[in-house]
Amino acid sequence: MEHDILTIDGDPIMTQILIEQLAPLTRPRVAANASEAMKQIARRVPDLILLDTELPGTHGIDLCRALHSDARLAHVPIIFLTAQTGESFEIEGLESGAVDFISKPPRGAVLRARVKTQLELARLTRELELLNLTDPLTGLINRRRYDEVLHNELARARRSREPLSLILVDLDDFKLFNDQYGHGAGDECLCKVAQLLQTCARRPADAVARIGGEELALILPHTPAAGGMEVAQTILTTLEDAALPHLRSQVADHVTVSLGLACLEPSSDIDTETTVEAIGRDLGERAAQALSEAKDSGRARFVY
Ligand code: GH3
Ligand code: MG
Ligand code: MG
Ligand code: MG
Repeated sequence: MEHDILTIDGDPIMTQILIEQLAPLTRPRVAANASEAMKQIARRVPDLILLDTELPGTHGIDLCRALHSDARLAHVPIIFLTAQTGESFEIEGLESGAVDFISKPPRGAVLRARVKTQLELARLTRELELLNLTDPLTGLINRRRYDEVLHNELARARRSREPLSLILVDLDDFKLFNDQYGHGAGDECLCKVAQLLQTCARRPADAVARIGGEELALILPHTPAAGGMEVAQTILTTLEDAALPHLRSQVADHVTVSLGLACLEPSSDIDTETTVEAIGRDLGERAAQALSEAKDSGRARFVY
């Protein structure tokens, strides 16, 4: 895959040198100043930025600080190109968010080697982050990411006074499934159910998570109770249609789930004094209570 590198340098001769030296790696996008750089970044977030420390109109260190605090660029390595030397300058540069310095005039082989190192580090970081947030069995987001997403979405819902629905899902008689078919088949069944749930929550902001052994959850932002109930019903119907065999189920002849739905209705539930943590705790407890009622009243159903 072609690397997307953005150079930010006010000197057209230097820009030309960079283009030539980077040619074996990629053809970079170029910006001559901060505002051109912001336009390029708005078009697409680059994989790496090469930033001149002496830009016209802006000090490179200030621009680096601004870029580094931009959430879109949180994982984009910024390498300084500089003719300046000195300890305090290097410290300031690194503290402003740069990952490395390349001295001017650049030498092609060194430039490419340093760029490649940072691209590789950034790739590994992204990969690790993904692993850290993904459940390896089902590919769903894991408990850690679920907590983050729920927190962020609740904060947003409170800010913009929008509703949010939370659905907790627990497979019915799953211990008996394992007893009947074996743990390996149980794992496969969990994966299938996870896939099916993903087809039931299709809006871009929807999140489906594995929050425990055979406990899954759906976070549905911008969704009032009516929408949450629709998704819950869709899940029940989808599992019924899939008819994954479960001979030992005490509920049906196929795999079923019980669902607990709770909703945040901003008009009534949100008091600006209440913390996001407290709102989340309350919502989670209500959903767990609803799930427990769904289990107690016969399973294979949702309770709101
Ligand atoms: P019910 O929820 O209907 O009350 O009955 P259940 O048998 O599903 O009970 P519960 O939810 O308490 O039990 C969870 C069982 O799910 C225990 C364990 O055998 C099984 N389980 C949990 N995580 C996994 C997993 O990762 N793989 C497999 N194969 N089984 C799992
Ligand atoms: Mg369970
Ligand atoms: Mg269960
Ligand atoms: Mg049980």
